[in-house]
Amino acid sequence: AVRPFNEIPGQWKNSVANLYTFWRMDGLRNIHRIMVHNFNMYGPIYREKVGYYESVNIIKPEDAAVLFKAEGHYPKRLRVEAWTSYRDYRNRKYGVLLKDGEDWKSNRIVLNKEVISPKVQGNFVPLLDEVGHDFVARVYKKIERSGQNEWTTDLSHELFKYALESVSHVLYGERLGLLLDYIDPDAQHFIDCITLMFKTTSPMLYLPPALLRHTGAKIWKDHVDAWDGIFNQADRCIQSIYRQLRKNPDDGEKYPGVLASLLMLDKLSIEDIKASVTELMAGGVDTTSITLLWTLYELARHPDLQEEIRAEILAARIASKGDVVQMLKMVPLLKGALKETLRLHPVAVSLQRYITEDIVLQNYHIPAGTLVQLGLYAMGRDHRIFPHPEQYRPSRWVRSQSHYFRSLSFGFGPRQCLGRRIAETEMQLFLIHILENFRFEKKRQVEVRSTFELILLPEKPIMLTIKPL
Ligand code: HEM
Ligand code: 2DC
Repeated sequence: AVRPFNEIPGQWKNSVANLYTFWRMDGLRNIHRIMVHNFNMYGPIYREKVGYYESVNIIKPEDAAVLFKAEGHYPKRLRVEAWTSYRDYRNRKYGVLLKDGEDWKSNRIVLNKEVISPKVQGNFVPLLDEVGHDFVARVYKKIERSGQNEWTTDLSHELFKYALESVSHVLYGERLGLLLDYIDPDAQHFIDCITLMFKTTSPMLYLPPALLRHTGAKIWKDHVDAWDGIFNQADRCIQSIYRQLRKNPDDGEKYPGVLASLLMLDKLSIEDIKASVTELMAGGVDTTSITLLWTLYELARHPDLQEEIRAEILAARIASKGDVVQMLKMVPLLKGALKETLRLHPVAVSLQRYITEDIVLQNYHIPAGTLVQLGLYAMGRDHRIFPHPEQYRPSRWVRSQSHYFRSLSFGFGPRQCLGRRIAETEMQLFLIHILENFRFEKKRQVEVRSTFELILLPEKPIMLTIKPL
């Protein structure tokens, strides 16, 4: 017989005890490890209440399948109150990230066509390929300047610039010039604001932003400053394209970028376009750059694998005869490496949905309306789901085992990551260019763990040594 909701294990009945455990484990920065701990303690399903939200947590692919079948036509994830509060406070529209219901659906359908349909993929490739080239040139310069024929560095700042340059080229059809010697202070400020925005969001998952706002808390002020910086910079970029387009209407000769395409399509209001383009610009920096950093870290620790992937790339380069779109279809191991990076170092600790109908998970009855979270980080490190989970093995995505509800780093279904195609193409092209030119090494083999700052980040700088081939 199916067991009742109230019998699901977990500390949900005692939120004080739970808060205590949370505090003792320095929960804020450790959510991912607390989730692993909870699955070990309670098994594959548990209920919890932290701060003001309650959820049921699951880890198994079979359960993920049941969850996503019950997500309904307007899939809804956990609402990040800090983000909606800011928009309410400043009277700004929600973009696709924060909208729900019919409003979300109608915007998302228009955006899908311009941002993730296979039709536009080909438009992005030359834009992103160009940025990849420039990054390589910049690294050669840095190596030359070091005077040692190698460069040992924490690449994160360079990667942030690469990611912002890439997403901007796709969104605006124009280069910002972030890979030049002189760095525009506005662009650097934008990058810093995104990091600060994420960092100040996580405490507000547990303390209602409305309360912080009315008590004049520093965290809320910093959060507002961060979003102000993000919106100001995005507004400047958007305005400039908008004005250009009015002066010289597009001649249809070359692909003008996502923003101009949306403006010409004229299916969304300017305010809706601005809101979503700002989210795309802000969502396109830390996510891909950190994933690339983790990938280089793993490849530096696995030199033979690095060589194998390089060989695959060189072969694909020759076989594709200069057709980059074609080339991207010939690098399965490289794509496996990116999936493997996101398995061990996901950007999002969990995926969440409010279910729209009653379901049964692990033989417990779950009523419609419940918030169900799939622990992505915990799932990626569970030996029952991924044999030898501690090993970085891209080939597991190429051959063997079933991938049924195991490849979920970008989420699932109609509410999955809108930036997914941009992110994948950008990351694949980066690795292609960089591995064709350089070898990556790690001087000291130390394990780097993740820390939670809304997205998962390396807890300390990752130092890599880069050498020309
Ligand atoms: C949503 C992951 C890069 C923009 C999401 C979600 C995940 C995710 C897990 C939630 C999906 C769900 O609930 O099913 C990632 C990862 C990235 C990445 C792993 C890179 C490694 C990007 C980039 C952009 C972006 C580059 C922008 C260009 C968005 C937006 C949403 C979203 C706008 C909200 C979509 C909606 O609610 O309809 N992402 N993301 N992401 N992401 Fe990404
Ligand atoms: C954080 O408990 C942990 O892609 C919370 O590009 C649940 C939660 C809800 C929404 C998730 C968030 C987590 C992590 C960051 C995500 C976000 C949805 C979109 C966002 C996964 C798992 C992200 C990084 C977007 C951000 C775009 C924004 C900057 C405009």
